Order: sequence, then structure tokens, then C-alpha cells
Amino acid sequence: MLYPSATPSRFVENLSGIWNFKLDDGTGLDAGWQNRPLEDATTMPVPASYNDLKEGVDFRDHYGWVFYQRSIAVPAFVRDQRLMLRFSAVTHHAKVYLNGELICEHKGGFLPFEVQLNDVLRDGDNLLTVAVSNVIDYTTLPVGSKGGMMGDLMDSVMGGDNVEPKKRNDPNFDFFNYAGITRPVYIYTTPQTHIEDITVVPAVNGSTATLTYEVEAAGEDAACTVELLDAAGNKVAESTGATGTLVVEDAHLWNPGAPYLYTVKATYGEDVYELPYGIRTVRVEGAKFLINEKPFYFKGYGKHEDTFPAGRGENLPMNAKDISLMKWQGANSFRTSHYPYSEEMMRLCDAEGIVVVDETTAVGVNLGFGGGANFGGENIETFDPQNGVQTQEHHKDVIRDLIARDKNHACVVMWSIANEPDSDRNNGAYDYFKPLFDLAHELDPQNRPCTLISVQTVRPENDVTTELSDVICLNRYYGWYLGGPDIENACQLLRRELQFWTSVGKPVMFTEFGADTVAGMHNTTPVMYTEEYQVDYYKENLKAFDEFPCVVGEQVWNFADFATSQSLLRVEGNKKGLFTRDRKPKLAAHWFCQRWHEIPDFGYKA
Ligand code: BDP
Repeated sequence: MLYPSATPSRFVENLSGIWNFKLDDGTGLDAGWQNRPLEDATTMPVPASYNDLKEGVDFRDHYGWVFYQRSIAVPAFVRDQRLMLRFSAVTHHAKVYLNGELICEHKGGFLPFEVQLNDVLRDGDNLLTVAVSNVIDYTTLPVGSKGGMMGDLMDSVMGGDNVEPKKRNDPNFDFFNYAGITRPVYIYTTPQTHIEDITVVPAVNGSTATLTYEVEAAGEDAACTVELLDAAGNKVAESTGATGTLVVEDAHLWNPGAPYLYTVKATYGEDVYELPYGIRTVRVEGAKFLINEKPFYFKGYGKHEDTFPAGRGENLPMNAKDISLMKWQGANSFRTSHYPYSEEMMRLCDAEGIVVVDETTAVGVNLGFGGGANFGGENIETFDPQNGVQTQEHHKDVIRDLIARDKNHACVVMWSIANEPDSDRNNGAYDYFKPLFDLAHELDPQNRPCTLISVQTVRPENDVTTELSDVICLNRYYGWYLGGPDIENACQLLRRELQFWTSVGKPVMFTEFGADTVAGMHNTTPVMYTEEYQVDYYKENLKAFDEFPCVVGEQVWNFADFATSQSLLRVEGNKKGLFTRDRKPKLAAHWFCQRWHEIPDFGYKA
């Protein structure tokens, strides 16, 4: 799906701003709130998660639907154009009404969707209502369930069944279940005969690059030309036809830390679309991860889109700051844990030369393990046909939509199919995941490596990642959840595990390792939760990683502290950041600054 860019043939209106807003009391849809102006509405900025923007736990932890509303109109001079209403992300389930009529519905909180307006839009003002649900269950990604723990607890302790637990979401994942219209909403126009999609696949041979392209169009037959412009806007290649190749001599490659972006300019009839495009190759060979045929070493983080008070709402200044901090630290990459990030962030990574592991929304596909904050999950087999997760079809849709959105990004070098699922082949993981890996490989025109992010609780010998993943990605907490506070001994177990992975013969990368650290907590003896302990934890773990040539990357958990559900293990959120939530460095941030500036992007373990 193309990003909504303004071009000589396309007009874009950004609907960001203050909308009307109301929490549903359980009656909203039946009572027809979508049909008329909301009564007693409050205000709400779009884009943003709503949870932290008004006071009170009932607001923050609201369960179910909320309503967003505003009026929209388009000027007469674009009325004959194709008019699209496009949502970049609504978390997690959206019903979109125009003048009371349901015009589209979308499930999944982190990918764009759109609907054509021409036939439903009236002249003058139109009432746009978006009902948004934050409910997660065994059919959604991420996975959760309906909670009410205090009620259960009171029942068991007091024997009383007269306690009615308040409905709430029980996420099977360790980040706050922020919701709302979290990314921009646009109306954009195209000519009726228009470009639907563009796919460009690079091949590099010496100093010559060949780009194979396909322009998908709709409407009448029209002439198609595709030009390649260099960064200064000069035409360096041109071709005609909806499919073809562009040959570039002395091509500038896109490299981590040294990006170069061309523009692929496609014209179909009257429609023009300009796609920023970096040329680079990616492949795995033996236990190496090659970018532009050179062995790359990942230095970086698992992240979150998480800031105060926007929640998971798009925060462009913070995105810019984060990339600046990454460069300050000598990092070169991150993973979009645990959902696709905004299109603006992906474009920024292309422009800034940051390497991205692009993850789906599949987190919590593991009912025996709650993913950090939620230990003691229910004893139900994840892939049990009756009571287990029912996510596979939706998981396929997410893979389809993610690849459709991000396939042309130079920054994306690998797809992460899921984070910490039950990946034990004895529990049905192979049957669940094999079709998903096949689908991703088949759909990605660049056939990038695919992985799943493996959890420490599955025995390596039983983990389907051995056969399915192109890169073995490990979330490991030796010296924290496992073996803490005896970091040294725990790291002996880590070494033993790495011997196993060495024998598999694939590249290995640590996608999570870390220790909760409360900023400002210090001690001469490094005890858990102090800044000193975090530094020692990383030093010991990295000593082990450095001994193994198959380890091609270290992505710490986490870039910054972030909000989670409340639990006994979380002190106002997860504190494993190298930076605090407002981006102040902890001791370990300085330590990594030194380490990563000494490690080259390429050839570290040549
Ligand atoms: C892993 C999860 C991550 C958690 C982390 C932790 O992948 O989402 O935040 O552990 O416990 O299980 O900090």
C-alpha cells in the first residue's frame, strides 16, 4: 500500500487535530451514537493514544469501545477525483461511519487501511465517526484475554461469589495496551485512472544496479513511464511499460549509517507517484548476515512506540530524537518490537540509514507464558484447537499487509513473524508457523530473511526456529530472570546454549537481553535494579557473545523505559531501558556508547 504522498497529481489533506471523543458506556453502538453529534463529548487530539490524556483510572483502563467524531468536507475542485479516506493505524478494531452509515471496518491496530469516499460523501459537511475498540482476546494480535483478577482472588480468598470483577483487558504481553487513533488520518485524492502500487526489487553487480519494477494501476489503459532520479533530482535511468528494469551505472548504494536515496518516479496516465528508494542487497550466507555482500553486525535495540503522554500515538519529534541518540551511541539498528511502527518512522530510517527488523503484531501467541509482566499464565496449550489461540488466519493477513506496506523500504532487512511465541515443535508450533514463513517468503518480492523471536522457556533442541528461521533470534535473560544475581554463573549457561546454536550453522542474533534498572539507583556493590548492575549484566553477557563467531548482533532490551500493565514486577512500567522514558541516559547508555563506537558495522567477526 502506497504512502499518501502529495504529488503533481495527488492532493493530501491531513485530518490531524482536535476531534470530539466519548467513552462508550456499553450502549453506544446500539443507541446510535454514530448517527448524530456525540452528546457530552470531550476533546481528543488525533493522532494519539487516549489513555493518558485524561485523568482517572477508569479512563486509562477503559475496556471496550470509544467514539471519535468530527466533520469532514472536500472542496468542489477535487470532487471528480478519486477520494480516499486513509487511517494509518487505529488500535485495535475500528468501525468507520460516515453520516451514520458504516463505510468500513478494520481489525488490527498497527497497519493502515482505507476506504473510497466518492459514493458516500455528500456535498457540504459530513459527520465522520470512528468507533474504536481496545479489546484483545485469543483471536486478536496481540493476544490477550478478558481479565478481572481481583474478583477471582476475592472469590478464592473470601469464598464470595458476590464480587463482580470490573471488565478489563488482560494483555498476554508486557506493554501497556494503549488504544485510539494513534497515527494520522488523511483524505487524499488520485485521478480516477491511477497507480495502485509500485514494487521495486534491486540487484547489484559490481558498480551496476538493476532495478526490476512493477507498477500496478487501475482504471483505463494508459501509458506508463518510470524514471529514476538521483538525490539531486537528475534523471539517471528511464523505462516504459508497467513492468521493466532500470539500469543504473555507478550506483550509490544505501548503507547502514550512509544512506543514499533515489526517487522512483512512476507516471501512469495523469497520475504521478514518487517513491524514495534505497538500493541495497540483503542475504544470509552460512552464519553471516550480508548487507551489500558484506558481513553486517547489528548493534542496537528492541524498542517501543511509547512516550508520555501520547502513549503509542505518533510522536515525530521523539522519533527524530531516538535516531539521534542511536547515532550518539554508535548503534545501527533496531527491531520494531512488538508491532509495525509508523510509516513516518520507516521513512525516517530509510533517510537516516538505520537498519530495521520489521515485526508483526504477533506477541503473546504463547498461553503458558505471559511475556514478562504476566507470569503464571493459564495452563492451556497455545495451539489447542478448541481452547488455544485462533490467530493463524489473522496472522496471515497481518503478514500480507505488513509486507505490502513495507516491501520497498531499504531499511527493512528482515521480517520477524512473531515475538516469543510457543515455538516448541512438540506443541504444534511447526504446523502453525510453517505456512506463515512460506507466505512471507512468497510475498516479499525481495525474499528477505525471516525469523521468529525465540523465548528462553522453549528448549533450543525443540525450537522450530532451528528449521524455519533464516537467522536465529534469541531473547535471553541470563543473569536477570534466569540466574540473577549471579551473572557470571548464568553466563556459563549462556555459553553452553551458544555451543548448541553454533552447531546449527545459521547466524545468531540476540534480540533481547537486559535487566530492570531504576534510574538514579546506585550502589558500590552492583545489586539488582541499580545502574551498576545493568552495566555488569551487559559486560558479562557481551563477553560471551564476543566469543562466538556465529553471533551477528546484539539488540538490547530496551532502548528506553516504557509503560506496561501494572504488576508486582513492574515499577511504573518496564525499567530495562538504556534511557529513561524521557530519554535521559543511564550508566549503561554511556558504556554502550564506548563499546559500539569501537565495533564496525561491517566485518566485526570476519
Ligand atoms: C520478553 C518480552 C518483552 C518483555 C521482556 C521483559 O519479549 O516484551 O518486555 O521480556 O520482561 O519476554 O522485560
